[in-house]
Amino acid sequence: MPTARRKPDQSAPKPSGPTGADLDGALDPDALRQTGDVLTTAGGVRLPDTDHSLKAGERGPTLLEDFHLREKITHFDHERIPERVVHARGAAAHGVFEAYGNVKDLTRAAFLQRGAVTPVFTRFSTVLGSRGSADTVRDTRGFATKFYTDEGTFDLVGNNMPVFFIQDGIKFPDIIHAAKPHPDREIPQAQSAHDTFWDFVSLHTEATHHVFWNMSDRGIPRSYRTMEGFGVHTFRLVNARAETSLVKFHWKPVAGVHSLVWEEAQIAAGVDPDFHRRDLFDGIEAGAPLEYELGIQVMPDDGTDTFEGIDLLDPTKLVPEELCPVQRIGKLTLDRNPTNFFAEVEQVAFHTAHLVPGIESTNDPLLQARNFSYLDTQLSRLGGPNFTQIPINRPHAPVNDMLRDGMHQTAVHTGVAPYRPNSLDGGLPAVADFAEGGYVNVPRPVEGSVVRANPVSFDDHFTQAALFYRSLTPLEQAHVAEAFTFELGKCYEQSVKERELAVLANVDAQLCEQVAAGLGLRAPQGTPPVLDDVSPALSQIVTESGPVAGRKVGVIADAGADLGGVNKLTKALEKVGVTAHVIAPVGGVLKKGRTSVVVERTFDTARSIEFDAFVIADGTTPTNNIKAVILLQEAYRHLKAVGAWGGGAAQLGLAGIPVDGPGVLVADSVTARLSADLVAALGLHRVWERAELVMSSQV
Ligand code: HDD
Repeated sequence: MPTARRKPDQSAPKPSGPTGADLDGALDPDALRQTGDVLTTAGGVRLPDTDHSLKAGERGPTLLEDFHLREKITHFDHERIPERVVHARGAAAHGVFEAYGNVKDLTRAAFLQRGAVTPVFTRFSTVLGSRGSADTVRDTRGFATKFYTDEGTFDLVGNNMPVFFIQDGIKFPDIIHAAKPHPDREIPQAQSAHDTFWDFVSLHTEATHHVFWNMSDRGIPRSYRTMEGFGVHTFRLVNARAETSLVKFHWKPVAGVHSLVWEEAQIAAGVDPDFHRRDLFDGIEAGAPLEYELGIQVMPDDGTDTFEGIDLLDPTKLVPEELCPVQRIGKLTLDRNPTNFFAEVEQVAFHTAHLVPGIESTNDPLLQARNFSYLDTQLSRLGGPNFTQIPINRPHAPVNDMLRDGMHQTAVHTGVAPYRPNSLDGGLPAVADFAEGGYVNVPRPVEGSVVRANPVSFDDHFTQAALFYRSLTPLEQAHVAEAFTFELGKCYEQSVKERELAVLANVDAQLCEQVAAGLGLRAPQGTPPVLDDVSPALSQIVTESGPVAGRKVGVIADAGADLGGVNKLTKALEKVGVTAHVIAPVGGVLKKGRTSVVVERTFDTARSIEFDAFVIADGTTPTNNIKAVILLQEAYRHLKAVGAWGGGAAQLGLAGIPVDGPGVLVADSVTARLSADLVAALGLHRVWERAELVMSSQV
């Protein structure tokens, strides 16, 4: 059992912090929210006017004496803080994490024990784009969760992909410099489809596996709600007997894993750059929280740091779920939107080394570098070392550190002896040993020569890329081929394209040939790995209908529509958490007799990408409007369910959609059957059996 110094005094440590400030009201929540009725200066002085500067006469010069003008403009001049160097674009929500209580034997972390309910804040992000960039670009997504546990803050700073581009954190600036816009003209924004990215990854083949994930449908998620999350690295769990095991963390979305199709993602980037942020916010407001189960793959900590031949310290490798199943250990529910984006989403600071007793790092060289980088980056991003005092970053556990002063210090510390040992503050604060909940690292022997080198096992860059690719369904594989062809097609340098084709040849010959054909180049010969098995868990195409909460259906109606049917369908969908939005030629309210429906979108403001399915109401004639026709055709091409009742069916036909085609739902009126079929189709996400038809037609 590890030990730590005994505390000299058995009395509980006093929570430190701004006790003095409590007294003067600075921490009064109303004061923090600034909810008063009367406008004041930052100093609290009431203001008579904020529209006119103080001048010497109505037409005269402005006076330096105008402290309000100077304060207002100065503050504005400094409103922006540096955006995150990566993951600048993001959105977040509050929620809770409830432990299933089934890991007592594996970890002593209190928030994972039975009955524990922990407040959390999760921020999702893209990696490459600036703060104002589009959500739906092809990229990895960040999935970072802050657990405000009773034992201190635990941050799980993961991505929606289980592997990373590099094996050692020292290369992080290289991959990011290569992937960010070109330094001369600062384009392209939020894209990997450019020469420097492909130059780097084709030269640096350990990136191959992650590149394959990015080129797959995982690079363009449908929503944050439908993304998996991964802690990527192997972590070490420690139980109350100081026994350890190695784990990989997974987030499994209750709503299933679903993606956009590439054309949708591209349209959304222009039509609604906030697509994912909006979906997150709207879903929560509509009462459909985001839900994920936390899972772990548990592997023995036998000193080898390997499992079934897979090096667990290599972050470019995953452990197939078929080899080591994911055990579900708790549930994350995100159900509350932030009230102030800057205060919460922008200022939240994650750190991989925010660990709690029962969870430790491993020697993964990527994680080791991250454990330095995340603390360091906040110093310039949030302006100093006191960023954990910002409300969103405040631990919910009592804080009693001996860190003092510094920029933006808001604590009003008491006592005279912020050092140990001391006698002047009664010897406090004390330290806690293992049994008292102290973060005591499990002793581990470390030895080796000082080298800049990787183990040989890190040299296999292609086997798992091939495993991933060959585990996908043919349709998903076709998407990967299209993505590589698109991205390399955007490169100007012939040598870069040829070098990446050489990489592909070492993963899968057929894929390489397809991409080469698209680029008009010759496919090189390679030595692709021979695999015994694939991992079906890596494919995301579902064959059974899943949950539909948070999905959106566009109901197309106009002045002639069967409004009773519209209302009936809307109600049926609401029951399962799906929102129906009426789309009509113009805004306002549609009325027929005593029935009315509110128009939420018009043919001018709606675009197919906003919706998961469309239904045309009986009596409606959308084919009179080219935008409505485009809406329907796009939806059909993007494999979405389309339907109609009554005369709406003929309109589908006029829009070029085969009424008897797969995923085309028609009925005489709004019946329980029509709603149920629609919900079932939504639960499958796409009408997969239409794919071949659509690919071979011009619809
Ligand atoms: Fe990182 C942000 C995820 C490797 C350095 N990273 C950041 C965020 C996520 C990740 C989700 C955004 C957190 C937020 O929402 O505020 N990063 C990862 C994953 C990695 C990874 C899953 C590999 C497994 N990162 C990585 C390395 C380094 C960094 C190797 C540096 C050595 N990451 C940073 C950073 C950021 C960051 C520069 C930018 C803003 C921030 O930390 O707070 O420190």
